Amino acid sequence: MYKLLKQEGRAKRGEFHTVHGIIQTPVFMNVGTAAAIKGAVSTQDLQQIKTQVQLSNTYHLHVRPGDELIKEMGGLHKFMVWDKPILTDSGGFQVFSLAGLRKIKEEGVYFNSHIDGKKIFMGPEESMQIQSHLASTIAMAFDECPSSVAERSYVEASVARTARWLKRCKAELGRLNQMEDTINKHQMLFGINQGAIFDDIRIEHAKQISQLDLDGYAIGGLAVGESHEEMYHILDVTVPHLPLEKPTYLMGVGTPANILEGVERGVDFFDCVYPSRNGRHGHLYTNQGKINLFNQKYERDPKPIEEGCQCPACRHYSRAYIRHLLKAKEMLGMRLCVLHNLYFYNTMMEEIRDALDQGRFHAYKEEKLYGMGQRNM
Ligand code: PRF
Ligand code: ZN
Repeated sequence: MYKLLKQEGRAKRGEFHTVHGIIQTPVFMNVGTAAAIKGAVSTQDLQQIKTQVQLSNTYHLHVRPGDELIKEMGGLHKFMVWDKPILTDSGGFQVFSLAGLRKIKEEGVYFNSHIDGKKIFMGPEESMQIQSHLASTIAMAFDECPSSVAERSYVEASVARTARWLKRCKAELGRLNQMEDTINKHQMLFGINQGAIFDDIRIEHAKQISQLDLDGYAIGGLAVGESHEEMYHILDVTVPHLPLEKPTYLMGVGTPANILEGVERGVDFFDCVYPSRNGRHGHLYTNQGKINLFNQKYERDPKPIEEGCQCPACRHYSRAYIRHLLKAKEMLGMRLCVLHNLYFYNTMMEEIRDALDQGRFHAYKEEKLYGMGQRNM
């Protein structure tokens, strides 16, 4: 259940109630694809870096270790020792971005596993069954994410099929939630809007899925090669056609600037690999822009990554030490950098919520962008 607490322009400040607790929005979800955040970050660490929701992937967990195994272990929450909300992506997008040969049919997608090449079939029913085994808080609908350069006729046919798939997802999850041995009988479902960069296809699809009374609505198919301006334009025209009284989720986005622009356009949920991926490469987010710890100028720098930052890295260690760890390929180096970056993202979301509460989000956004110097964020 979503409670809209406040609005500033189109920006929303909300609360999303789940069986695993309340999510304060806008929120950033840390990406733990295979039930772990890359960079040796444990679920205990997540408490220290203000994580509200974890994201995991249906496709990866189905391939390894297998959703049956996770169900046997009591579901994903028990398996990874995390009792707060978990959102699982449906597999649709990962199949398209990872699997080799694949064939899309009305019934679903035939593809080869990226681990062992084994033939796999996944359709809306299979995706819901796997997510039900995982027992995540929120399941995502099975969709196709067409390429940003796909032709209009292809996108039209693809979105029509994604719309038919959504109805099948809803029916299947309804069935699964009533089964005796289902771990989370209150599993929620978010639909996904698609349509590449065609305004009218996006709007038509948004109106269509809004009638299904789902628990939330995602905007997929963005940040896949189009320009930032095109992405913001699609949000401008699409979000107003999604229900105001439900959360909206911009999938796989993005930079701190993308998130600020997304919030301004009415987005509640975000997820992105940038903070963890950049952290593993020594690229760190600060309020003065991104810094690269491999840069020689940090060799003898006794300061923390960011002065005043309360993250587990900055509270104890210097740039010089963390730079040394990264250069020596010590795992601790990566870990500290990932913790700092996730803390930076989650702290920014907290600042966004505070600013919305106080009706000064727009001013906050301008200040933050100015400070970070926009260009390299
Ligand atoms: N669909 C799904 N997951 C996603 C996307 C999508 O379009 C994207 C696109 N940015 C990221 N993750 N199911
Ligand atoms: Zn820090």
